[in-house]
Order: sequence, then structure tokens, then C-alpha cells
Amino acid sequence: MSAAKRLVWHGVGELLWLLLTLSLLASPSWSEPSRRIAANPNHSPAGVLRDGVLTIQIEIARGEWRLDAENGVALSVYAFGEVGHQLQNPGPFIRVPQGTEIRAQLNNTLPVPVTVHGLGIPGNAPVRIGPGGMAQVGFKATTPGLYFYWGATEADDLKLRHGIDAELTGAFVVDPTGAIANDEIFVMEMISDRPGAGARQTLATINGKSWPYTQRFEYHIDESVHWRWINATNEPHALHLHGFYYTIDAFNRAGKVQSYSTQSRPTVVTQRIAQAETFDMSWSPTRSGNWLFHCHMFQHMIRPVVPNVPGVLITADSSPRDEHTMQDAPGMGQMVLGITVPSNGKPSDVTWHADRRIQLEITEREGAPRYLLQVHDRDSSTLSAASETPGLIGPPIVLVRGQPVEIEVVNKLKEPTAIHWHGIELESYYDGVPGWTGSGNQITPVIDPGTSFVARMAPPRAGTFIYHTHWHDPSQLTNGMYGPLIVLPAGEKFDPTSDLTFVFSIGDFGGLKEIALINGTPQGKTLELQVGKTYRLRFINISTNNQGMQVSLRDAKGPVEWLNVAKDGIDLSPASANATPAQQTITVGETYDVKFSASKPQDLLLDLLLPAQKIHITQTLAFKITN
Ligand SMILES: [Cu+2]
Repeated sequence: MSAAKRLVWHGVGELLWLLLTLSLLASPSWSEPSRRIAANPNHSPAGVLRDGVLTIQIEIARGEWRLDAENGVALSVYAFGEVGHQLQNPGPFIRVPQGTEIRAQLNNTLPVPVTVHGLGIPGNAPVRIGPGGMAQVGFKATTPGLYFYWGATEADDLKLRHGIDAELTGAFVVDPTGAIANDEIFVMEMISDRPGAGARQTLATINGKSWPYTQRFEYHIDESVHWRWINATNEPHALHLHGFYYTIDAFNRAGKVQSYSTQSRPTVVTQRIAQAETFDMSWSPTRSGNWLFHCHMFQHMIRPVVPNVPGVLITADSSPRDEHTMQDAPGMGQMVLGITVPSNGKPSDVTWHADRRIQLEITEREGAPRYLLQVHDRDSSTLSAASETPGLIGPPIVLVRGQPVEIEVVNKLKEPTAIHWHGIELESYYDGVPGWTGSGNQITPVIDPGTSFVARMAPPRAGTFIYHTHWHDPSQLTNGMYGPLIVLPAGEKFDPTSDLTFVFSIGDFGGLKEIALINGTPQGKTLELQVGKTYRLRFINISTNNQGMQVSLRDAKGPVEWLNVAKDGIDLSPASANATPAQQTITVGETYDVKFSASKPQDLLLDLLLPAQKIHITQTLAFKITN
């Protein structure tokens, strides 16, 4: 054999060897028997705590993760585990009293180097461990709060973590001295095909599971519930509670824990949580029934699709989700939690009498958007007479605080639907999640074609709310099936000349690129305002996935000023109702009310910026202010 031929052979042999090695790395079925990764509800702290010292041995390994049923979809991913125990997703739960010294040993069983962040006091350098290597970490947990640790073989920035690394996360809680744990710790994780903002496919989970396999909770009426959230994903989320408000008790931004005093706690139905942030919330169910807590981003609340990451998918979905067929019927998945509040035996609703009856009629129309929503007021023609004109989104439904009202949703489509009354405190059966809300045998039905459903409510708060489809079909949410739901204080008349609503959404009118809409159109007419008059501006984000919309009212120099007065239908405390520069980040599922008054004639622009990963666009509406 000539030297040249030997060289070629040598090259081919090396290539074959390289291909074999790569296929071994990529194929967990061939290598060692795959280790199962257990979902971790963060109920049992890991390690051994003795005399003020927590000793813990953590390994980093590849294993088999089941995000649905234990015989469902299987993914091969990197995970943390406590040495001698099962691998876990999220990883071993570290919980210690303030002042504890932590001595952790990290064993990397992977064939690649891994970097672990967050095991140390905030600001400490991450720990890099070579293939098959080991590292020791020692530090004192001094500041009470909610933290997390995470690993990655590729990204050094959580915002860029993706693919096989994405499940390498563990919760880390430091309790104040003497505190008794009475909380649930939730780790949000998301596996995506590409780094950060470039991701096209994502699969998001809570404590290692996707709905309907996420944890279920049962609370009694008036129980005080404390939940704590960790966003270990590469994008922000919008966390929404059905039926009740919750307070934000503390936030951890960039390692700095900010606790709110009881009086200053924000009260919300939707909260944005950015990458690497954590927050604590409290709430109390005051009505029985089934309720939901979920990310309001459409792509995080529908059935999961495994992102196209090489070597990750082991087995696709083989098991029918039989035990959840009914609850799963609306097509939900991923970041959704189910809550059941048993009845306390006291009858509700027995003395129900509607003071007012409204019809919300949904029909299909030619052209875009596909759906036409019309409101017919049976008893009070004055309040919503303007709503009889067909618009591009649902017309405003204007209710009176405390007044019992029946809204009949009439489905004249060829497809089913469901309408959710976002932010309204009502009975579970009327909340609008078919197959889930309600209680016992009385579960909210799907509104089938040609049928209707009567929702009852007597909204206890005046403010800005939303009605929108809870049918998990993207065409309804991007074709106008939503509108503002405005509740006025008793005795107040709705004045459309000073009370202005701006609904921000995304339109996807068949084949067109997704477009940003203000009140259903990308080309709104100039609004004419008067100098010296005070306007209430109501902002609603009911887009698909735009968790970080930024709205501002500006002149040529920048934002003018407005007065923040309410969020999610709750009036702000006088202390936080300040005049501020007229700009606000508004996540999907949030509403904000501001007051605005101009002292001189001028031309302004209402600017909407959508810095999301899928579309980065702006939309504007002109304000012309004259004497
Ligand atoms: Cu989300």
C-alpha cells in the first residue's frame, strides 16, 4: 500500500471512528442503560444539615426525562442529581436556614466540561468542571431569599442556554432564622432549539412536568397560599391566576432581594418575570371550584412539541392521555397548574337574579379578521349602543360594579369556542375554561357551534379587564376574539370622549406575517384630544406571546408625563399613583390605567414597541391635541 493510500485509509478510519463516537454521544440508548430523571416538586431538601453545615454531593449526568406521563414522551437531557439518588429535574432542592455554611461537591460525569452558576453568594464566579472532573464549593448562605443554581455546557449566559443544557437547574432557598416553611417552590424551565431570542421551538415546564401532568393543588376556602417562582428559562413569562388576585411579596432581580411591606405589595392577576428573576406571591381562594394558574404566552400553554435538538428525543408520545382526556380537551399543555377548592357547604348563587342581560354574538365574516363579535344589550341600550357597530375586535362590554349581569355567549361559528373573563372575580363555572372550571359534575362546557353559554358575574371591582377566547387555537386569538371588559363604579356613566381604551394584540390574518394591532388595526385614525381635559387611558395586552410590549406617549423629545392609576383592575395606592414618564412595559394578560392631561396644543404619538423574539416591530397612533 502506497503512503498516499495509507494516508487516505487513515483519514477514513478516523472519520468512521469520529462518527461512531458522535453517534454514541448522541444516542443514550446505546451507551449505558439510561438513568431516569424524576420530576422534583421541591418538597424534600437535599444533603445533610448538621451543626450549621449543609454537606451535599451533586452529580451532573445525562438521563431520561419524561415531561408528561411516566410512559409518555422521553427526552435525553443533562440533569443534576444527589450522588446515590435518582437524577432530578429540577435538580436537588437546597434549603437552609440563614447562616448555614454550605459545602457542596460537584461531580461531572459528562464527556464535556460544564459550568455551574449560582452555588455561592451572589456575585461569586461560576465553577467550571472538566469532563469526569470534580469541584468543591464552600460558602455561607447569609441573605434570606429565593435563588437557584444552574449549569450549562455551552452558554455562559442564562439567556442563551438552550437544548440539552436547559434542564440543569435547581432551587436554592435561604430561610430567615426561625422561619417555618409553608410554601411551594416552582422552577420554570424551557428547552429550546436555539439560543435565547433566536429560539423557534420551545417546550416549557413547571417543576419538570407539562400540563396535565404538572402538580395539582387542593386548598380550602380562605387558606393562605404562598407560592415562589424561579424563571430559569431563556425568556420572560407572564404568570396569570384565574379568579383571584395575588400579591407580590418579594422579588429577586439580579441577585438583589427586594421585599415589599404588607401595604406596598403589588396586587395583580398577571405578573411578568424576566430571565433569572424569582418572586414570592401570596393569595387566598375565596370561592370553591377548579382554577388555573398559567403562563399567558400562547406558546407556553398549548400542547408541547419537542424542539428539534439533535439526540434529545428518545421516544415520541405513545400513550394516549386517557386519564386527562376531559381536562386536556381544550388543548392546553406546558406551563399550567390546576387548583381545586372544595366547597365549604355554604350554597352560593341560590339567590341569583340578573339585573342586566347582555348577548355576545360571535359570527364569522368575510376577510380579516375572521371573527366578528357583537354585543347586544337586552336591558340597557344606553350603555353599549356604540358597541352595535361592527369593529375589528370585540366591542367594549361595560359593566357596573356589583351589578349582577348575565352574558350569553352565542356561538354562530362552525367551530367550538370558550370565553374567559380575565381578571373578574366570579364563580368557577363561569370562568370559561371548558373541561376544567366548575366543580363536581358541573364543569364548564365547550361552546359548540350553534349553542350558547350564559356566564354570570357581579364584578366586585371597578377597573379594566379583558374578555378573550380560552380555546387553544391560535386563529381565534389572532383574529379578533377578544375585547375590553370595563367595570365602572356604581352611578358613573361611561364617557367615550374621555375614557379611551387601547387593546394591543397580534393579527395573523392567514398567510400574512404576524402584525401588531392597536384596537384591531395597524393603521389607527389620529385621535383628537383637548387641552386641559383629563383622559383615562386603558391599556390592554392580549397578544399571543408578546411578554415585553412597551407602550409610551411621546413628543419629539421623548415620553411626556402621565399618572399611573391602576393595574389589572386594581387602583394603585396613592403612594404608587405617581406622575411618571409616559412609558410602561405591559406583558400579555396585563392591563394598566393611566390619567393624562395636556397643558398646551401639541402632536403626540402613542408608540408600541414589541421587542419579542418572533417579531420586533413598532406600531404608532397619533394624538392631536388642540384647544
Ligand atoms: Cu411563558
